[in-house]
Amino acid sequence: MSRVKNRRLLSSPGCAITRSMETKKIAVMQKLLKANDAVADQIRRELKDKHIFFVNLMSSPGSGKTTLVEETVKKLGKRIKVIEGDIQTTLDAERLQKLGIQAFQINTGPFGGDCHLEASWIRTAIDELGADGMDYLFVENIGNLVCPAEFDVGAHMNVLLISVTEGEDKPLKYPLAFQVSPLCLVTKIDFLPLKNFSLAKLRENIRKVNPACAVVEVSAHDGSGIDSWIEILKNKPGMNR
Ligand SMILES: Nc1nc2c(ncn2[C@@H]2O[C@H](COP(=O)(O)OP(=O)(O)O)[C@@H](O)[C@H]2O)c(=O)[nH]1
Ligand SMILES: [Mg+2]
Repeated sequence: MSRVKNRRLLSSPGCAITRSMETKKIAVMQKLLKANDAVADQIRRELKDKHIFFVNLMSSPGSGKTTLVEETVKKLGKRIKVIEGDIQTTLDAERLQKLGIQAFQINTGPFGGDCHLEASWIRTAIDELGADGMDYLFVENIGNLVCPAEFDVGAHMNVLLISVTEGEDKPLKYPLAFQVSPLCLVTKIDFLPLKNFSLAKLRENIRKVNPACAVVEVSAHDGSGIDSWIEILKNKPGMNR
């Protein structure tokens, strides 16, 4: 939010003092992002050395992230640990713990309600979870298509989920989330055919903002596309770059 405000202030003419204050704020932000990236790189290297594939799931609230992780555990087995990000509640971590896996919940609400996760928090969560008995680590990032895209959490692969009920225009409105993700899962395809939704249009809009983004259609409810998703996970793309 504040970064959007910064951009607006910077572009308004005749406001030199505000402009210099905002320039300083941006410089601080760049320093924070640089520090975040250094921790993220360290996490990525460390997990690679331990042969643990780390996936960062991003989407709007309700697109099906937790449900997808549940289905993934059922198909891939229990050598999966999950870091859950939400403003409030431990509901998602509890859902996953019921499947017999370790899940660590991060709540940002008590600390100002940040709408993204940062690498240093992931570092702490990994230390708490421990690396034993883990082949895969998932982060379910905080639900929105804006802030999580700006912060590298150290994942080997970012995955963007978009459900068919969100509309085809979202890649054009929130391009960064799609640009930092080599894989986009179109979720809830069991809802097709929806009267006002075109899968072809959504694919075209994803291609416009990120031509390299692979698109896989899935449904956690009827199982469509889940085998393709599991196959991608087994290949661990991005881990050896
Ligand atoms: N029809 C349908 N509903 C789904 C699917 N995946 C998730 N849902 C439902 O969407 C809602 C939100 O899912 P959830 O996994 O909690 O979303 P999250 O907020 O992204 O973690 C729940 O009611 C799920 O049952 C799907 O593939 N098809
Ligand atoms: Mg969830």
